[in-house]
Amino acid sequence: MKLYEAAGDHRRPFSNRPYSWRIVMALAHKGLAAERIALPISDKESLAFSGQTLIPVLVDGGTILPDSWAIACYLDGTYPNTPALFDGPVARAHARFVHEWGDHVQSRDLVPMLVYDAWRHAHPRDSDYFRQSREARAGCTLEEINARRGGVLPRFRTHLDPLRVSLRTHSFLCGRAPTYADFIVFSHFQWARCVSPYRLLESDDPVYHWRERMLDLFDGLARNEPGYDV
Ligand SMILES: N[C@@H](CCC(=O)N[C@@H](CS)C(=O)NCC(=O)O)C(=O)O
Repeated sequence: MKLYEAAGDHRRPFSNRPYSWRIVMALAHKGLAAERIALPISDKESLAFSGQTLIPVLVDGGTILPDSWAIACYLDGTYPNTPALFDGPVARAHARFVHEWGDHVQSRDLVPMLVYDAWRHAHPRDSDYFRQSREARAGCTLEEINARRGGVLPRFRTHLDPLRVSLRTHSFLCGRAPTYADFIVFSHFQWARCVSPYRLLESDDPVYHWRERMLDLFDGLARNEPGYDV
């Protein structure tokens, strides 16, 4: 298998975007190996084979799959004798909710806090594209977005309350052991860790301790990516 991901700068080969990182964790969970291929996100020509423009893309023999959710479902369907990402259709539906929560709540707070730092860690070829596309989306400069991040942090932490309360009774979102819903939520934190020294969590927060447990999984797979340990 091959997994196409976004490239980072000279300090890190991959930018560890959330949608890619959850698939890296999913593959490790299932014990499946994939060659990780880093592409600048502005290099749309190299992704043309997939018929769309976004990472991640998984290639498994003749199957070409963009979209992290489709990839996760494909992996469970195609490799049923490996540890499951979804323990049945109910768990899959719940994980889909978590996927949407990640996009609509977690990511909405994280992007304004991290986008400037992410630009500083962009692949050199992506620098202009990243700035222009994100500034056009926000309607202001990356520096202006960054200057307001202190105002976003309290809201981000409050929005983590459902996670915080769940983690008081379970070690992982999925119970005693992590599965795909954990990988989804963690993938946003892993992107943050890889691009930004901004401290998102205090060390007395149950979410902080869960993040530590996630960093330790699979022999420290996530912790071994270059990042900021804050
Ligand atoms: N729904 C897609 C979203 C994928 C996505 O938005 N990827 C972003 C990076 S995390 C991307 O490729 N951006 C390229 C660009 O901005 O041109 C998924 O779950 O995989």
